[in-house]
Amino acid sequence: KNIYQDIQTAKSNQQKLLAILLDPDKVSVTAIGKLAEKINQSPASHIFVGGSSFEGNHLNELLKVLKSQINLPIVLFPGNPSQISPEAHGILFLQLLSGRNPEYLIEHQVNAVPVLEKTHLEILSTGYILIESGHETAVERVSQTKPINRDQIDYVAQTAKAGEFIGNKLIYLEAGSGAQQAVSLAMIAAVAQRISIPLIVGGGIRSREAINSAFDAGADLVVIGTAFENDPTFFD
Ligand code: 1GP
Repeated sequence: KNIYQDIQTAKSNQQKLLAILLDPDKVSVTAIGKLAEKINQSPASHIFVGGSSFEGNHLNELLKVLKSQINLPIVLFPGNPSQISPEAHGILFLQLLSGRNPEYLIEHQVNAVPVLEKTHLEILSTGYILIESGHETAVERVSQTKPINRDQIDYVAQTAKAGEFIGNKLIYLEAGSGAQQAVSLAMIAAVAQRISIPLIVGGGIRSREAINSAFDAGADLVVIGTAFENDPTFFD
C-alpha cells in the first residue's frame, strides 16, 4: 500500500507521472497481450482502469491478465460501485466536487464501503473536478452534473482547495474522455499553485507536447486514454 506515498515522493522530487487509462468497455482480455507490450515500453508509471458506463463483467479477468503482464500499479478509476475489483492495487475514491449531485458526492461512496472492506485496495481519496470542454462528455451525462466553465479559473482553484481542506489526497482536473479541449494550462497552473496535494490532469490530451505542457504548468500526473486507445504506438 504505497501508491500514494510514491506519488507524493515523485511530486517532491519533481518527477512527473503518467497514467494510461484503459476502458474495460473498449479493451478485451485477448487484446491485452499486444497492449501490454506497448505499455511496458511506454513511460507510463500507472495504469488506470475504468469508464463511465462499464458494468464490470470481465473486470476481474482483465485485471488478472494485466497484473500478470505489466509491472505497474493498477488503480481503479470507477464510474460507479460496480466497477470495484479486488484484483487492482488501488482505487481513486472519487468525490465529484464540481457537481452538486449528492449521489456522486456521498451516496456511491457510502454504498461502496461494504465492497471495499472486503478488498485490500489502497483507497486514494480524490477530489474530482469536471471542466467544460466543448461538448457534453460521458461524465457529465452519467453524473447529471454540469462541468465548471473553462474561464472560472479562480473558482476551480478554490474548489480544489476545498477538496484539500475536506481531506482529499489528490485532485483530478478532468476535461472528460475524448474532450475537444483539454483543461487550460492557466487553470492547471492556478490549481497547482493553490493546493499542496498532488494534481492529476486528464481529458483530451493527445500529443507529447500537450503532456509536457501540462507537466510544465504544474500537473504531477497526466492521464492518457483516447490517444493510446486510438494508437497503441502513441508512445513509440
Ligand atoms: C478521462 O482523463 C481521462 O477520464 C483521459 O481522457 O481519453 O481524452 O485521454 P482521454
